[in-house]
Amino acid sequence: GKVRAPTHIISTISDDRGEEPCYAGVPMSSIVEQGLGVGDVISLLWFKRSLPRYCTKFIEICIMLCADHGPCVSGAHNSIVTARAGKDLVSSLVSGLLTIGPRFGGAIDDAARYFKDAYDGGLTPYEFVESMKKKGIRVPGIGHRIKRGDNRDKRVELLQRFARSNFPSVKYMEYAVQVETYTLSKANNLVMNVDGAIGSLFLDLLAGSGMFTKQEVDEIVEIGYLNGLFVLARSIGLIGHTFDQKRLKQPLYRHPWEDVLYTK
Ligand code: Q5B
Repeated sequence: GKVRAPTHIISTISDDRGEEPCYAGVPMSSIVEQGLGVGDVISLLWFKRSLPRYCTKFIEICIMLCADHGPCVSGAHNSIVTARAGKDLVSSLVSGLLTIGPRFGGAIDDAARYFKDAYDGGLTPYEFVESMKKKGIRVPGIGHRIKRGDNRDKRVELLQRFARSNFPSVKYMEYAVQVETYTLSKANNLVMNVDGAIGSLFLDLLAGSGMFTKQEVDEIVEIGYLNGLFVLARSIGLIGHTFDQKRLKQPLYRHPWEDVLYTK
């Protein structure tokens, strides 16, 4: 019989061998002719399936809302400093991306994991928050440097409004809202942030769309796909900040002495 040399790579998401590239079996021409968007492309390349329009629209809203949040946040600051040091686009971009993590923008997966475990495990918001406190873990998706109970994050409101009118179920989001109500009763800075909104709502998308089995939902949450949304979105802003600094011909950045506490 035929003997096939073992391959070094297995790939299941795209194929470039034919007349045109295919994403999860869907030819590029069909993507363009059907007028599909970046949410559909993400569905095909990340989730290996076409998702309903409300899901792809939600993904696109996440990308748009997280594209930038001004020059002062960790990622933009790093990209700006790097661009001003005369480095190239890719270096400036990755220097900003490397700040994304558990405190900044990269709390979406953990928010989804903890909200899912708590809701599925039947914990009340009080039991959940207090159990996290006992373990010394900050609730991912809760808390913000500048947003407050009386100055909510508009992005969270926009995501919630879209989901309430388009998702079949928003049970995880409503649970996260109850968690926020409890954390806000403890301190005014403990609002639901954009990571918490996306994490809880993506659980609703996965569980309520009928497009994923329970095992697939568990695998997506365990592997951690969702920080990818922030990474992808914020790359748009970080590239913008890099171009901005270069356009403005900004000199090498040096932090002022007056803003450093020199102490022994
Ligand atoms: N406390 C975000 O902290 C921040 C608590 C908490 C229980 C919590 C903090 C946090 C979880 C991670 C998370 C995503 C570090 C944030 C984002 C994108 C962004 C960014 C932008 C954009 C802020 C004061 C007191 C302390 C703390 C307690 C704080 N958070 N307790 N659970 N989650 N959240 N990250 O202001 O008793 O005084 O010791 O880690 O979800 O990154 O725009 O900036 O688009 O770019 O530094 O929106 O909340 O507050 O550290 O001074 O804490 O609150 O234990 O209590 P802060 P701290 P105590 S969205």
